[in-house]
Amino acid sequence: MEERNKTLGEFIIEKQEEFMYSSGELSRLINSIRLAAKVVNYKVNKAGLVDIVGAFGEQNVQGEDQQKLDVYANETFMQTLINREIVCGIASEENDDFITIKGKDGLHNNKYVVLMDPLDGSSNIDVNVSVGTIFSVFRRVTPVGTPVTKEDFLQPGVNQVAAGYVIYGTSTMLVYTTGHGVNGFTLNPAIGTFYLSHPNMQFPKDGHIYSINEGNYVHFPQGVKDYIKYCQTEEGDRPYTSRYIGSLVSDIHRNMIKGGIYIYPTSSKSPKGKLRLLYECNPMAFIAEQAGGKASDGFNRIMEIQPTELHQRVPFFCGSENMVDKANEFMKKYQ
Ligand code: P6P
Repeated sequence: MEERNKTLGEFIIEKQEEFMYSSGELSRLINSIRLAAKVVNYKVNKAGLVDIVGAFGEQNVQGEDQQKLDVYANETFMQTLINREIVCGIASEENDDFITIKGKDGLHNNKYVVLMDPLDGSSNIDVNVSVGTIFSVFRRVTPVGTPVTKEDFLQPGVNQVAAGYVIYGTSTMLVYTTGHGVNGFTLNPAIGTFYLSHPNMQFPKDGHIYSINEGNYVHFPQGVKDYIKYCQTEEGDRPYTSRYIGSLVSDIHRNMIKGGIYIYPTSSKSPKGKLRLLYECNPMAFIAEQAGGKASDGFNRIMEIQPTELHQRVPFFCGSENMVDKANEFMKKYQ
């Protein structure tokens, strides 16, 4: 079958055959993400009608309870994962602590934990800007059969067995990796099927787009200020173009296709940065590296950071390899 006509379902089965050793749980996990993505996509696309059907948190004209979309997305992804008897624990941006999940047999025999940001950038919904779901998957490290512990979630990003994102944009895409490259699937909403539209996605080694909230310029470390000035200097293939949507998934997705770098550094306002290591930076770093890009905290590889808490923040430099290397060069001058 021609690559681009392949559905996500066919792709998962084909790849499953490549990994004969695995028991199909990872495939079932990706399938559950697929289903939840379609359900959330429907709701996100309806969000624009909320003024007509009633503000969130109130009854709408049909008497339905309107939930905040973050909460709705969180519950949808959680429920879909729980129903499929695959995960033994879930951590979410929406929950203070992780959730322990038993199988229907009341035991803790499932092998995977999922960490997710169910609806990143949701403040953009009211202005009709793309938002996304980000997910990261690990095998548990504590004994199967016992309740998960924080140790199962506080693993370095290099241990991820899968990661990806859904971008609810002009079209809805599911982009993910299981450690064998990155593939992008576009939803045909008319029939609710994801088709392989972007096989083997590659981050261009160089790019001409830099994505950073320059409104915080005065608060940035000197290395970031110097890098921004470097991007703006007329020399060789510069100046670069500044593109910042304010939605992590959208900025990274565009930069992966066109080449570019996304930076959310520390600042006096966010001394540890803003983005969360476990369910924003690690999964996006896994995707970036699998596509030939790079992700650092300005000094070290994101995926080698040993996490210490579920919601910890880190500075984030992610994108085209040569651009991340150059930005890190400026940062190291002031280390
Ligand atoms: P700022 C959205 O809130 C988010 O977590 C990312 O999706 C986005 O890149 C960043 O924060 C935007 O933050 O401070 O520039 O508005």
